[in-house]
Order: sequence, then C-alpha cells, then structure tokens
Amino acid sequence: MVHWTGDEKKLITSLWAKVNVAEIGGECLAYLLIVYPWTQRFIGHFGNISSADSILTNAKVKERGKKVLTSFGDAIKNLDNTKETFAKPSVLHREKLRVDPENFRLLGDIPITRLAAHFGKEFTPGVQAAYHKLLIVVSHTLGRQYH
Ligand code: HEG
Repeated sequence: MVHWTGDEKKLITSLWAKVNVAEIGGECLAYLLIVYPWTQRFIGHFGNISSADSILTNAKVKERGKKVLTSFGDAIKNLDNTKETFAKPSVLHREKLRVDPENFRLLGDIPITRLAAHFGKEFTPGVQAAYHKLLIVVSHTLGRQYH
C-alpha cells in the first residue's frame, strides 16, 4: 500500500482547494482526446469533435471531464484508501467500458501539465511530485480489478 507523508497530504489538499474542477477537468479530457485520438472511440455521441477547437469547447467533453476530475477529488478526500474510492469504477472500466488500463496512465500525465499551466510558480516541484505520485496511484488503483 502506498504511504503518504503528512507533508504530501498537505501539499495536495491545499492546492486542490483552489482547483476549478469543471474547468481543468474539461481541459484534461479534451487533451486526452486530442493528444491520443484513439481514445475518441470510447466517447460515443459527443457531437462535433472534428478539430482541437471543437473538442476544447464541446459541452459533453467538459461535463465528462468534470466527472473524472471530481473522482480525483474523492480520492484526495480519502488518500489512505484510494482502493475503496476506485473499486467500483475499476470494475466498470474493465467489464462494461472495456477501457485498456494503459489509457489511465495516459490521462494521468495530463493533469500535471494543466495544473502547471494554471498555477504557475505555485505548482512547485514539491507539489508537482506529490500530484505525480497521486496520479500514478489513481491509475494503478483504477487498473486494480484488471489483474
Ligand atoms: Mg473513466 C466513466 C473515472 C480514465 C472512459 N470514469 C467514468 C466515471 C468515473 C471515471 C468516476 C463515472 C462512473 C459512473 O458514472 O459511475 N476514468 C476515471 C478516472 C480516470 C478515467 C479517475 C483516470 C485515470 N475513463 C478513463 C479513460 C477512458 C475512460 C482513460 C477512456 C479512454 N470513463 C470512460 C467511459 C465512461 C467513464 C467511456 C462512461 C461514462 C458514461 O457513460 O457516463
């Protein structure tokens, strides 16, 4: 099981309190769909996603992205038990959605780039390292029901 120091917990939760989940969530999912276009096959009826611009402004992309980032927030509320937070979503992604867990890792790297863009110098190497660790834990935990 992963161990979080008190310092890491503090760094993560104090930045998270300032994160606009809807805005950054929408950006993260849009990035995933633009940078790794094969992930578009999972999203079905989203209307116009024919260009980077249309993806970045698509209301359904924003809505779904918010959902995913909200679940990161749930993990942050319960850092010592991410297993519990992602037990059901893990089964859902494997059995119903059939998402290759490699994709979780791809999505995991993107929030780092968006948080850096939004928070600039406030996203210090210490905060970034704590978030990087969190994202690896999230993608690992979400992939747990695959093994
Ligand atoms: Mg997944 C639904 C979390 C990556 C495809 N994803 C969801 C839901 C959550 C979630 C919480 C909603 C479940 C529900 O409504 O009960 N997803 C989640 C996380 C990550 C992730 C935390 C991050 C690593 N998802 C991910 C990736 C893909 C994907 C990489 C595809 C490439 N997710 C996916 C699809 C749905 C969800 C197709 C169904 C959404 C729906 O039908 O509303």
